[in-house]
Amino acid sequence: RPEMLNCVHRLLDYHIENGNGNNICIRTFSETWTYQDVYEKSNQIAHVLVDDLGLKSGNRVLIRSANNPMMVACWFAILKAGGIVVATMPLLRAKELTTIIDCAEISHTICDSELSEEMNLVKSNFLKKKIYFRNSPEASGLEKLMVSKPKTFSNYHSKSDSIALIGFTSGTTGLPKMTSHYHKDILNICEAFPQYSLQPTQNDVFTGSPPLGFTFGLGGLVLFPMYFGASTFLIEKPSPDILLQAIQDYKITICFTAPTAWRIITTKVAAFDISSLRKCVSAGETLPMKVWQDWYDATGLKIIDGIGATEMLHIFISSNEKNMKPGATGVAITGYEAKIIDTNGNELPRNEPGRLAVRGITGCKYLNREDKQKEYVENGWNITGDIFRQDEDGYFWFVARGDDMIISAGYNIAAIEVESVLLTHEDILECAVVGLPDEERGMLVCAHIVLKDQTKATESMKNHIQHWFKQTAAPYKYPRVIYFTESLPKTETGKIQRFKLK
Ligand code: 3SK
Repeated sequence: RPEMLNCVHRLLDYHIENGNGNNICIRTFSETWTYQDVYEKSNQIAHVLVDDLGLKSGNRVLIRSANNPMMVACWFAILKAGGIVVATMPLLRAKELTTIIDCAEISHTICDSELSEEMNLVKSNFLKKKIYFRNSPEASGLEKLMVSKPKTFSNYHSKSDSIALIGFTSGTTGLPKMTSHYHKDILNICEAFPQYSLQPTQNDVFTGSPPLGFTFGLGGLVLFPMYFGASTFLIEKPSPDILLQAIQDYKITICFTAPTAWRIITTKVAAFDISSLRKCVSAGETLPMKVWQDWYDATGLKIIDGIGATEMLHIFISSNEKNMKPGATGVAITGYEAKIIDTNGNELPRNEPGRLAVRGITGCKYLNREDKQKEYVENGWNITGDIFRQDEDGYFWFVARGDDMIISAGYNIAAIEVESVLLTHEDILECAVVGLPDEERGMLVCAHIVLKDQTKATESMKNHIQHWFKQTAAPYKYPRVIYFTESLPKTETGKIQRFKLK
């Protein structure tokens, strides 16, 4: 890569320079934006950021939005203006947003008005400017400021190894960790998974369910389609029915979603014409063999499984038409190497389960967490925390999560984070949270709770805690299963023995 590189040039401006501005870039159920539209809007937003909101290069900007075209334009505008993007999951609550803002020292936020309620509750000394888009009643709403701005913008001259985005991962400790990725990393992933597994062309139409705040969604629904000059269909509130409707009505060719959704979609697919679909991608949690087989039997299409990590930016083990073993996650894709190691870092013989280690064109770069960086990267190899085995043909098979992450319906939920929210409830004395295997969601968040007053351990108390949790933290993290207990199993030193609860 050249020393100076702003990834927006290759992903967006390049298509204008090559005369493809009139090609469709983003569609939704109500809007169509060409590449020219995305280019002009992101240029105008970049002007607003610099001229009206005083953005300086290196400032960190939070985006809070559902998947929609304005979110994409804001994402590009921040990078055009030399800022760093911190895109968040739309369901986050004020407390979680405040933690992110303080931790990343965020100076500016751009928020979809429809998600303003929680944003308005955020109090942080770092935050200097907030701006809203879509039906903002204020005269300072983003669209109103954009109107008078030029439709061209001279992109900030970033270095290829300047930070472009920061992703948050709570990992095992519950303390948020900031993973950073450079401008060059963003282009690197566009030349890895899609090239290996999808071979996209300009004629492809991508869609899927993951939020753009999750790098799985960002890659699959924005970076990959735009790198190849294709188009993307964004869905604000995805469900299996809506995905199927979109595939049928908008002739989708490539779809990204989680195993839970593939399972449900399989049961409904007969009622839809999905003949346009050619590639189906699953990640976020391991794809059960039965889901793969049922989908294949129903459609003749082979789901491409993959494993990635926020630390690695996107998928690094996956498959393609020629290299696929149903049930296996796949092989290390072009640009990556992977191996299975023991606790001392020695490579294990084939078929022995051990720690998955990977290295390649992207890698973990935690900010301000040297301790965690040393744990994640051992001798240049990224240790993802997953237990896999590699078979005699080189395919990697998922065995278990090596940490206490609960993966439920594609969401990564740190048990310790759920515990720390529960412990703020006035009636809760102690608690321990574990993942419970579940047919539909992969895992369920299950809380074992000791109440201060045992006589309150009733069904209505369970309902009350669940309702309260959804008001306090992102609803997808709430404990779907609650057991009241008089005490928790502990070691002599007082550590909760979660394995006994599991
Ligand atoms: O497998 C995952 O969980 C993942 C995480 C980040 C980016 C991409 C993927 C697939």
